[in-house]
Amino acid sequence: MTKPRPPALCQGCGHRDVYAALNGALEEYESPKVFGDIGCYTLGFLSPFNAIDTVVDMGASITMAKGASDAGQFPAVAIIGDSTFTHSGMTGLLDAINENSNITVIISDNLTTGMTGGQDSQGTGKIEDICLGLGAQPAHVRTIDALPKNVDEMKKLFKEEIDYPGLSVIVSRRECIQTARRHASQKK
Ligand SMILES: Cc1ncc(C[n+]2csc(CCOP(=O)(O)OP(=O)(O)O)c2C)c(N)n1
Ligand code: SF4
Repeated sequence: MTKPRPPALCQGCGHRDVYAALNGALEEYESPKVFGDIGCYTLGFLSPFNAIDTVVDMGASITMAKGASDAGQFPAVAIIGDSTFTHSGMTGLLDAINENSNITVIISDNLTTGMTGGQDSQGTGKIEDICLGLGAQPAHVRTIDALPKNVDEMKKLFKEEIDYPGLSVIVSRRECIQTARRHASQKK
């Protein structure tokens, strides 16, 4: 019989690199809080990352980060996937943009809806434009490829935007490896 083990992000998943960088970036702050959301990246709550403080429901990462920031929490970081962002993250982001809340929103964009089997994601190719359209400042909508070789650069980017006293969005992007495999085999 195989030994039961807790669920984990796939090896090679870009969410892993995001959490490695985020944990590194947050080391220097006394009491950081990371507000999570619903998707494969929720597994960042578990070992080895232990990177998330809250998980409630779809879209709650941004609204909770905003509320915590309003109450004095710093740093307040929201982590959300591309599909959940377009399901119910956009409304919270608009509120945070309108008030220039001091939060950092990471959209971990794997170009699919990984957790439910790899359906198309409504925001693919539009995430940054959506954020800009909602009114985010162009200088604080940043994009990076979520690759192991970029972990140090991601860490630097996270720190820069956490230290910016206002609303920032970081889009970390890499296709889900399960979806990428399926796409590759469909091409054959
Ligand atoms: C209200 C509601 N609708 C649908 C779901 C099913 N669901 C679970 S995770 C998820 C989206 C995950 O996609 P994304 O945020 O892009 O993260 P990924 O799994 O791709 O990392 C959905 C629709 C849900 N949990 N709650
Ligand atoms: S299915 Fe995709 S998004 Fe989910 S853990 Fe695996 S590689 Fe990551």
